[in-house]
Amino acid sequence: MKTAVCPGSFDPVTNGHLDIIKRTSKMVDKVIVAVLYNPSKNPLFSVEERIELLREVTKDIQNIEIDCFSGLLVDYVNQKNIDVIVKGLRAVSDFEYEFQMALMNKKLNSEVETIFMMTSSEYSYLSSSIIKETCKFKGCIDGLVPDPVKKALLKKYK
Ligand code: COD
Repeated sequence: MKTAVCPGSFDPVTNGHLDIIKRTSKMVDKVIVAVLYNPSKNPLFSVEERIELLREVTKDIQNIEIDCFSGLLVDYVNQKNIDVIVKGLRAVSDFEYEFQMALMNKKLNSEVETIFMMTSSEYSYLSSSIIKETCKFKGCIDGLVPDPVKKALLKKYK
């Protein structure tokens, strides 16, 4: 049984994230979406809110678990017997950061593999930050995030 993890901040989940999660779920037996709990950051959504939104928007995926972790990703990977870390790549700027992180994770745990999935072209410019900024200034985010996320964002920026 192969288990993959899609780790991230998901503050909040966008259609770009969802695309990577759905495609991963088709390649492995089980996919765990793991939300980083990082008390030093100041997220818009609490970990509980992010988990709830992820649960809602992935409810049609059968082989999925939504969870959270703190500390090192490789420790979480060991603890949950995860075979592979799946990351999304949007641009060259992502590559540099993700390459560094994949090598560090490999150094910390030589068993773990990271695979990179190319973004779908329609979501290549999407990030949680760009969505939050657009929504904050009343820009249109239709088609860029799932409906429950749009609702939650509009409530935050009311
Ligand atoms: N299309 C495709 N992929 C996308 C898109 C999109 N539009 N948007 C985001 N993604 C991908 C990102 O590239 C990333 O792979 C993933 O989705 C999550 O993205 P974010 O922005 O929600 O989350 P990040 O990048 O802030 O998450 C970083 C981690 C939490 C994975 C990382 O910081 C981590 O593992 N932290 C734990 C500490 C650790 O172990 N550090 C490494 C060793 S020092």
